[in-house]
Amino acid sequence: MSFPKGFLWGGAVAAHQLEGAWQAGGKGPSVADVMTVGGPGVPREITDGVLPGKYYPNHEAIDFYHHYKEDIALLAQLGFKCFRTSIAWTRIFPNGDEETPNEAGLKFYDDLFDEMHKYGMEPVITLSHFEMPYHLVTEYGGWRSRKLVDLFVRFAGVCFERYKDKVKYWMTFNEINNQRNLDDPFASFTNSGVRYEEGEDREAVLAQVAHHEFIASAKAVVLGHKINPDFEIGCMLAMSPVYPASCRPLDQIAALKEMDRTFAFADVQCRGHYPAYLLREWERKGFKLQVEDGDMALLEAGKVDYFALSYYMSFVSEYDAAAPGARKEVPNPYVKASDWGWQIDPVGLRYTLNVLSERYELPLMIVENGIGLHEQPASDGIVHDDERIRYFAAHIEQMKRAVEEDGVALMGYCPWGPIDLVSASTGEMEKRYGFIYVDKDNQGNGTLKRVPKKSFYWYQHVIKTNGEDL
Ligand code: BGP
Repeated sequence: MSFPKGFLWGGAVAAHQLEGAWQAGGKGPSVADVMTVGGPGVPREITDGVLPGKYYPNHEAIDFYHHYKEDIALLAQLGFKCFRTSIAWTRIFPNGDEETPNEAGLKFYDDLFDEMHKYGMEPVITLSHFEMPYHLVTEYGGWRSRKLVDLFVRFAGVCFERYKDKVKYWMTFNEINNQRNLDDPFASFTNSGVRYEEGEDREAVLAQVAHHEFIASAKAVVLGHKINPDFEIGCMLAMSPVYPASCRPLDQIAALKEMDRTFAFADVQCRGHYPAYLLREWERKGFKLQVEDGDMALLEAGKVDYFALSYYMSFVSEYDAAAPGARKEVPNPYVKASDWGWQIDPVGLRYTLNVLSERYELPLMIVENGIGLHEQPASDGIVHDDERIRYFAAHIEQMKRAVEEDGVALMGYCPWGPIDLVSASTGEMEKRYGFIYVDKDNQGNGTLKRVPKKSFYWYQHVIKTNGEDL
């Protein structure tokens, strides 16, 4: 016996990366709808609105909006006990600041959740997964504005009310700790609708943005519990351990400080207050956070019920004498990297689960993990993705040790992108994560036909044996 009975085996996606139908049923444009496709060495372009002559991969994605019955049936065949997806804010409030929600959008998710329940599949729902109305960017500057707090909480409240008998597991935001990479304007745009101005202090902007998101998340948690006390509402953060490059004490401090940057978000959402190290850093840098009366009490009241994490890779930090305190990443000689340079480290997953479990003493749920691969069906029409099988077997093995040997309370496991979908960072279709192949390429050509890969049958067996047989 390793995984508990009722362990939530499943998979995870995000609305904008698979639904397509970007204008169906009155949906408004989201931040994902103004991003073009990237490629090797070419970042996605963020355009000012939707421009003619450009290709926007999220507009159609894999057209899950029209294929969801077929897709849910396939996931049910895999044996999914749960399925993580997000609600596209722009289906419910097309511009984000309307007074009343859009019924056609609400109805779509009603139907989708009913379809999941038909197969005994528990919906696990993210409210904001790299997804917000583009109108909120042009009108308010995204999460720079405190106004977004109320708009988000209204959106959350409408969803909680409407789906209170259909959804038990919620997450407020996806990976808001991702935007801490200040050199990556893409991360802050997708997470928070922030466009930097020339010469502004990006870190100061993000501190304020994060505060607004923390308050919005806490308010949503409080409201959700009021609407249905049985709701389990979690944070969702990207967790990548940062190892010190050596046992040199200065390397240890460099790695510790780098980890703090990741933990800061979790500390606020799980412990209900700002950690001392972050407040001191902001003070030293002269940031003047705009805080309203009652904000700190709200953070305390809006602590999350569980910790959902994504885990893809680990990093290594080295002390940099030329720029002490700055991030200096070095490669890890003990692990290999994927084609996209993500360092593959199964043992790092066990390490991460242990650290989180000890630090927060909350149940954990892995809501993303996986490997992006270049793939094509072989002459028999099947993708023989042995590399993916090896990847998952190694990660599930470490997850099992965390549960069995280390006593980690783990609720479930949802690999990323069980069906091929649009990559968030590059917009490519051909960075494939799925157990199910979808016939579509980076330029949008293809039949959209779904075909199970070899890993489909492997994961099906893993679920059937509750992870015993890898
Ligand atoms: C996470 C995001 C997902 C997803 C995944 C894989 O950070 O939450 O939305 O896309 O990473 O990343 P990518 O699609 O860039 O390969």
